[in-house]
Amino acid sequence: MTKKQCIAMLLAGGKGSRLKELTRNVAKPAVPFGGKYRIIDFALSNCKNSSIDTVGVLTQYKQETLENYIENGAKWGLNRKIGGIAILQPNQINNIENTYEGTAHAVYENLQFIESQNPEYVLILSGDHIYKMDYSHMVNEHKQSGADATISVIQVPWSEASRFGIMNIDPVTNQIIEFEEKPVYPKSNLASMGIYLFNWPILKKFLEKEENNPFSSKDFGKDVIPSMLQENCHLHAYHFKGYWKDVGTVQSFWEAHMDLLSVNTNPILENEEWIIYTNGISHPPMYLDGKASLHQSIISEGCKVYGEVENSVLFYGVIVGKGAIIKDSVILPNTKVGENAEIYRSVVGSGSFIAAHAKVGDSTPFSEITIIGDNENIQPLVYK
Ligand code: ADQ
Ligand code: ADP
Repeated sequence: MTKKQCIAMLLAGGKGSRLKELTRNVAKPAVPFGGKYRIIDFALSNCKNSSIDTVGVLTQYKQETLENYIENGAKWGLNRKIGGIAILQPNQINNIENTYEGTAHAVYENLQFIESQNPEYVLILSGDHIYKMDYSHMVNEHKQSGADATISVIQVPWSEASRFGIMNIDPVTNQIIEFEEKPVYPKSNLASMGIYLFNWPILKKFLEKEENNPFSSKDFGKDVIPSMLQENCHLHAYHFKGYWKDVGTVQSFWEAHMDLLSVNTNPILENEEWIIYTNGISHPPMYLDGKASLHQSIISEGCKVYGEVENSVLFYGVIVGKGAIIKDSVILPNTKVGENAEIYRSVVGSGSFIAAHAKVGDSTPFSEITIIGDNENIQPLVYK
């Protein structure tokens, strides 16, 4: 059988409970992002743009929302006879509860799929990251280093280091010396991006090892990487230079949208050199009323704005009534905001209705972001 250089396995099955109401109806990777995209568009488009033509999408939670969205992968150029996109669901026969145990187990369950592709390298990706990355650079560096596996890394603010896999590396060779998954007291701020490139025989060996260990949680960050280090495998750190954000929490999802509005941020939505593909329907052009006022905002197709929008992202089909104020907020598709309603520092789910005069969110700087779930109906508070 012909050997494939590299295939990707995209982990898209997490429940996304930290995105709260936003994942009540859809899988986390299917959550809308950036006015017209969905989170998974970034990883799928990166594959297409990096010439990775075989992608296994590992689903679990609300898998039908991903299946309906991805269809045959044509929108991302992945509807190919050889390779293409394969949506992989937990195997009901081997796994009574029909759920994967951990990320490594999810990949283990699809050993047959990987073997059928006969790859040299397997790239493991997450379905909850916003970034543009040419994976072929990582593959080249991996080959040059002669490593067993390469992890893509980036420096994160110290205050956030506890929510990532954190490592220490040899500054000259970039070999990983120490790795701790989500340490309470991080020793460095060099974080794993959860993007791993493995030599396939090594990955297979370690997946089988975790599978045979009854105490393992069968997770890449918690089990596979520490176990490889313990066995003196050569793990290489690939430094990613560019914008990257894990949008798995409400705060980071909101921040990533605010980043889109900042001139200093890497232009993640600039499309010229690295197109982000999506699967969406066409909408009429947006309409701005004569009394509308807009500052530093992204307004998408199909929006009608009669009120005031500042430092916010409006997804397609949002209607903002007369006298309404939207500030520092992210308004997901097809939401209607009534006259004189006010929304501050909030993420408002798709298809919601914010009634006239209702007030959502806390305008105090640094206050917690308010979240309204999909299809909610928010009425003004009635004081008696
Ligand atoms: P987390 O993001 O917390 O940390 P995890 O919860 O394992 O890792 O999720 C990784 C991805 O896998 C997510 O896209 C999730 O939706 C998906 N997923 C989770 N369980 C799954 C399952 N059973 N089947 C299929 N998909 C599943 C990881 C690493 C850290 C690293 C961060 C970077 O463990 O070391 O720093 O990613 O974001
Ligand atoms: P979050 O951490 O916000 O809940 P993730 O997507 O990162 O979101 O998933 C976290 C954990 O939840 C993972 O370890 C995953 O295995 C588990 N999980 C995902 N889907 C389900 C599910 N349907 N049932 C039970 N646990 C799940």
